[in-house]
Amino acid sequence: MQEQKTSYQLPELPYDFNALEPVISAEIMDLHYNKHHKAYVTNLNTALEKYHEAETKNDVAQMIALQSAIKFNGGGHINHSIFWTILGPISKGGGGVPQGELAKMIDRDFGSFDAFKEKFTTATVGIQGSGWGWLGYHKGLKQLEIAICPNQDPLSTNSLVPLMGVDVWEHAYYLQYKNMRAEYVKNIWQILHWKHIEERFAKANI
Ligand code: MN3
Repeated sequence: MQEQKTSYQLPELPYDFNALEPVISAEIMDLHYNKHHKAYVTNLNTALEKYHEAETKNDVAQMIALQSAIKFNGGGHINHSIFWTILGPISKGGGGVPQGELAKMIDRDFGSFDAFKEKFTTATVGIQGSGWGWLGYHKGLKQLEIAICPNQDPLSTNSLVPLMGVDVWEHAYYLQYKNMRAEYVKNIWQILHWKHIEERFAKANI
C-alpha cells in the first residue's frame, strides 16, 4: 500500500501580532496563533498518521477511536485558519460595514446590519462554555444564518458555509478582557475585515 503523506501546516498570519491592538493584544495573538492553533495542527497530523496506520491494519475500532481527535483538531485548524483572515487591522480595512451583495443579503435576512449585529452578538456572547459564533451561508436555501458551534465543531457540521466566525474560547480573550466576554465580542466589530468576508460570500454563492 502506498504511504499517504498528511501534513497540515500552520498558515501564515497575514499581519503582525500587535496589528489588532487595542482590540486584541499582541500577547493574546502570539499565544493564540503560536500555541493554540499550532497545537491543533500538530495534533491533527498525529491523529491522521495514526488513522492511516490503523487503516493499513484494517483496525476499524482504532479508526473509530481516532475520529473525535480528528474532528476536534481538524475543526480547530479549519476555524482558526478562517478567523485570522476575517480579522484585519483598523488601518488596513478592518471595521466598517459590509458592502455589495453581502450587505443586501444581510438586510434581507436580518432586517438591517444593526439588527444582524445585535442578534449575532447576543447568540455569541451567550454560548455556554467554549465555542464559536458564526455567520454562515446556506447554499440550499440561499440564505444567511447565524449559528453557534460548541468546542471546535466546524460550521460545515450545520450544513452552512462559514463566512465569519468569532472565537469565544477563553484563550481568545481572557488575558485582556478577563471574564468580560461581552466586551470582547462588542469590540471585535472594529476589526472585522468585511472585504475578506464579502470574498468568502462571493465564493460560497457560486
Ligand atoms: Mn481559539
